[in-house]
Amino acid sequence: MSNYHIKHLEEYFQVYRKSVRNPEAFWEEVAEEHFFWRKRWDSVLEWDFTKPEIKWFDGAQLNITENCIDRHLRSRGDKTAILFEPNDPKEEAQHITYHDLHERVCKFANVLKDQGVKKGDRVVIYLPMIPELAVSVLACARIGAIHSVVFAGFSSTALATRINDCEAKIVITSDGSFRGNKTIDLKGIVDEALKQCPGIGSVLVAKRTGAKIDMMEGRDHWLQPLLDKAYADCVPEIMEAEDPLFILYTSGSTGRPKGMMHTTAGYMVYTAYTFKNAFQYREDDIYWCTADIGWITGHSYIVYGPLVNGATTVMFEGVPSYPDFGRFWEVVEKHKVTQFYTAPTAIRALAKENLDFVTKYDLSSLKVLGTVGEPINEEAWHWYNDHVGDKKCPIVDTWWQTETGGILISPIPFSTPTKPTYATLPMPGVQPALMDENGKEIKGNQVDGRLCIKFPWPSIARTIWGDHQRYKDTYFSAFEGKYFTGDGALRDEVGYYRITGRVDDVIIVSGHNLGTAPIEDAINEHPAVAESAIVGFPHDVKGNALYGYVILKETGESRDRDNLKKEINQMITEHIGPIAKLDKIQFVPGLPKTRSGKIMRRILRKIASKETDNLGDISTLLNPEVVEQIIEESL
Ligand code: 6R9
Repeated sequence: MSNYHIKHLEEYFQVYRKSVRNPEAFWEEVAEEHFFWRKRWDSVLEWDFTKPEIKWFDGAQLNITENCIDRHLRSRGDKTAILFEPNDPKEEAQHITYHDLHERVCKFANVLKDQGVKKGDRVVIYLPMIPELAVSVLACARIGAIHSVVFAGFSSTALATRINDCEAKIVITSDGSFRGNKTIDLKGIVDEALKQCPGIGSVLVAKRTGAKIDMMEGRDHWLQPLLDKAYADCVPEIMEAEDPLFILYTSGSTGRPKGMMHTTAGYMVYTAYTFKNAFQYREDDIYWCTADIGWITGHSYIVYGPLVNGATTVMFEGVPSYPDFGRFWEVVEKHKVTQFYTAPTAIRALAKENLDFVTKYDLSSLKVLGTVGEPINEEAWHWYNDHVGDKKCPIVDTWWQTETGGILISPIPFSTPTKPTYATLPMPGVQPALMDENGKEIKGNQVDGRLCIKFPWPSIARTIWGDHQRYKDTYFSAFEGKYFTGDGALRDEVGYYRITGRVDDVIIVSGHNLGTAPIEDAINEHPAVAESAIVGFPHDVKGNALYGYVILKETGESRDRDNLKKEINQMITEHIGPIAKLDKIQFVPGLPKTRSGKIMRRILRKIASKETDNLGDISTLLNPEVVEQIIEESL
């Protein structure tokens, strides 16, 4: 029996039991059967969650791009690897075969080398969803450079923080990007960011919109002429199993973003394995994940997982509402998509529109539907199931994180019976635990607690770039010897997991993780603001929206409130990006605080959600009188 493709529930349980009884033997068998190694590992796993230190397949040598590309050339050279669907439906889709991809990645890799990029150097990629994004990621991996993709919706300040944090040498960007009927001046944002980034020696610019942009002599280079001159083959750099593959930033509950560092071998094995199983991918399927490669979902399940499996992966440049709300379904019909993977926020937005946008397209090619990014509510789940899947396609509600590298809890389609709002069962090799507030594991079923993982899986992030102590404090200190996810979960009577949401100060808005601290820091920079607190409140499309409580300085009291609100959102847009804008801003005389000076966000959350009947005991607050006033003036 091969461990690689699970076909029914009994088999899942068999494989699962085997995987936890002897995880090393399990992953060794997977690694042996399905990948191309330059040298075999000396040991499968070494780990110590107290340090924490985790090594998978130590001693092995490989290059992930040989697994993603070269090894498919003989059997699948003319098969489409990347199917690029442009923003404008009138522009023709591009079918990039494995042969084409090989050539494009090799040329790009040679351009990077010419720019002086070497193994271990950091390359920041700030590109829209165009083929160059996937190609540049793979080109970095080809030469052993560490890519750090920054989502092209982030502001210049956010970009600069990330460039400086990982001490990148070079930035890859484009002249602009198309999103719906908007064009965005990405190069302008990069120019602004680079004023604060002395370490950047060169910028490679892909042409997309044709907009007129400034090119700084000696620093900025158009990409295409360099590619045209580059040699079409590039010998892959031989990487150690634990050499870094990429850094990807995620929001934390405090201060600076965390550069999650992923390494090569374990990440490859795990994303390939979970891609195959969670989507029941078969040769000739057309798989489409609508995420952006700027997020972990795009890294693992648009680029690496699908390509290691030799799949055809769709890359979509546009948005679900352009030219109208039928765009996703038009693309599904056009390319005969078989697996479709998106976020609950997109489903909720589309479910609000006329059903004709869905019914007018032939969606019969679909076999499996997926969701990721936040809990999916029951209504959205049923709409997806009824109208997109025609009740025939299992929905895989996949729970995982930037830190986990790959899917940890998810149904296996056609094996695990689905249950709305439940991510159901752990992937093979994944050992979840629910913990109570005193740090004790809660055994049995029909219980809820804080979600931890007891044992390493191959794609767990190895550190926070440049700050191992923070990695330890954030993930391995709350519960001794366990990885703490930051999420709460419940386990039902049959052992299915349902993720109930974050238990820390991270708020998920439209599937994007936003830490409260960086937003508050941005607001507090406004000269009229003394202090602020951000909480989430339920929103029918975005899942959560942001509610800001702001204390003004005396100098701000006389200012026009509507203008102030605009300026505050402008500050946020500049520091983080438009995704972090506040839906509601309330000016308050004070914030409820504990005697030790901590803001009682629990109370602010209830007020924002209009659940003020049961605020709990507020008498221990430093300033209970402020609560009444905030409630009276709440929006
Ligand atoms: C892959 C990704 C991670 C956080 C995670 C959790 C939430 C993701 C979910 C889900 C409920 C799901 N989350 N998938 N919550 N059900 N299926 O989204 O990574 O951006 O790091 O977010 O997203 O709260 O902790 P990332």
